Amino acid sequence: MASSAAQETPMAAAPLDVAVVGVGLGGLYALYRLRRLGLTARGYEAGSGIGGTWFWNRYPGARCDIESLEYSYSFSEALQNEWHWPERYATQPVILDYINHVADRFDLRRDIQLNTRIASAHHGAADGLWTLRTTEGEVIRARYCIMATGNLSTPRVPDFKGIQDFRGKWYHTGLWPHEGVDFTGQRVGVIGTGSTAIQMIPLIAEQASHLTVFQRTANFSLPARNAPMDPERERDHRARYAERLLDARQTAFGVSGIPIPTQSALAVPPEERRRNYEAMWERGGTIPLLNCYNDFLTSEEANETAAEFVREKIRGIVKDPETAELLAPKGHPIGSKRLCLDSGYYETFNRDNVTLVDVRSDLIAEITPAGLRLAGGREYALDSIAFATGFDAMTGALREIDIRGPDGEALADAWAGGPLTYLGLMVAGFPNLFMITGPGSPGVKSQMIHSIEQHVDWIVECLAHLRSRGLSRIEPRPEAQAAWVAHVNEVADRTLYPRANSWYVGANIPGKPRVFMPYVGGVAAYRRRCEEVAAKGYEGFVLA
Ligand code: N01
Repeated sequence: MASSAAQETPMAAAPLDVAVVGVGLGGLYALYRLRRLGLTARGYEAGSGIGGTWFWNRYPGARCDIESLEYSYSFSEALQNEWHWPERYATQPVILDYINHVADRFDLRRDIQLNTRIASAHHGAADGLWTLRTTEGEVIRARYCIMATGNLSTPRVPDFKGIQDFRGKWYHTGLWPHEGVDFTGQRVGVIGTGSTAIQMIPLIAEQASHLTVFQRTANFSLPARNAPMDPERERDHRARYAERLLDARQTAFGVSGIPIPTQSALAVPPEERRRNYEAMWERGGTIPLLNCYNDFLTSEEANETAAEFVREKIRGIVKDPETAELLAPKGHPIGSKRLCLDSGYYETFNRDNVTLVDVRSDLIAEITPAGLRLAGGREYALDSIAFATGFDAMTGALREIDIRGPDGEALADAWAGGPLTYLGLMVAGFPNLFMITGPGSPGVKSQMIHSIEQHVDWIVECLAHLRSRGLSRIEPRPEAQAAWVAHVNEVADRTLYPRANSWYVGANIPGKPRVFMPYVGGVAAYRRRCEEVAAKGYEGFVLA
């Protein structure tokens, strides 16, 4: 009897030291570091594979807009030296291969559980543990929880009337079918003209019989000038790897090889400025142009010099003047929304099978069984629709999980007026819960892997500190959090960023509080602050 009772109520597994939620680039690196610290850790991943963003976003043309030599883990020089990036900008499949290679090379898979979506995480006041429940009912207990849930991981399809009755097929770019989509011979509609759409549109245009692009806001895009990896460049990067890493740490965006600008765009004669912009346009990439002068993101006048340069380029490329004018962005400063990077985007609008439709002056009223209808009555017959309509950014993935602190308070309620964090790493009232590249951190305004590594290193060193002192609890003081939130806002308010209706302020989600979420003081200042806090015995945190 005793033995059968024991079988019916199996012993609960010993709590983990750390539960890691999400195994993209952030979660994977956290697992690597935690194991080396000797902590028990397990990663829970909703997908059937690891990779996060690079697992889900399989739309045509998906590739990184940061150069591949920079967009790599830096924690292992051996890894860096043995991995060859075939192109200047890596495609999604290559980045996904890289992430899988890292998991195998460092034997991380045994700590990863796939197909596991965390539905809730509750902190127990009595035992001081986090209890996580999966959508399948599995219960996981852990002393610490690291939310590596990503910033652009909650895809959003606008609530268009009629979508369920559409007779064709529709897709969101962030949930693209693994087997790909063949648009050959189809009338395709793309809704949205952000970074994703701008990468995808040239490729869909090559397949579709007709492509209609529905644009609400024109975005600034610069040419990528993608090319096969230059062996000389790769050799040089490897030879000066440590130096480059240090260089990246001194910058705003965590990308090396870009001199920190010291001059105002307005301090140089217009011809010289133009020569500079031309050189950056020819060089390709977004960061060189944004770093030409030091006041693009603080002075409207300086910003306008670059904005108008790009508008002129668009007018020069796009043959139909009306289409060119629609594509020339107005109403937000260049760089205040994520600057896009393209390969032949503007040129695509010179094709006979591509039409641009302005859905700002005439909004999308509904999806019909046969296509799409605008409020003014115009109708478009479509076989397929690709929604490149973005994500519930930065807070979406965290708010989707029912996260509750020891007194039962829900994170969603604590953040009802917008996210509140200390250093973008923790939230007052939610002990032992860390975030990677969360709101209030420079994550999304930097080379993501740079910030991921910095955040994870800080968290792991913090856990080592707690362990060495026999402590097991850390939580921000509300006043430290309030001061950090004020600082994040104050820094943003000195810039032009808040002027744009971007996902940085949640403008793409109806009803989302308009709060500027990322820290735009740069990765160097942020790293200094994090190091200072740690050096002062985790100033602003309560340790117990
Ligand atoms: O999403 P977005 P994304 N009716 O939110 C439009 C990263 N990324 O997936 O601007 C009509 O930028 C919306 O219009 P508007 C990068 O950080 C990186 O393109 O709201 N249109 C907009 O045009 C990027 O910033 C890479 O007026 C509607 C578009 O949909 C982030 O992901 C590659 C609409 C959404 O644009 C998100 O980019 C790709 C409606 N009801 C992406 N609702 C890299 O290379 C929305 N839109 C690393």
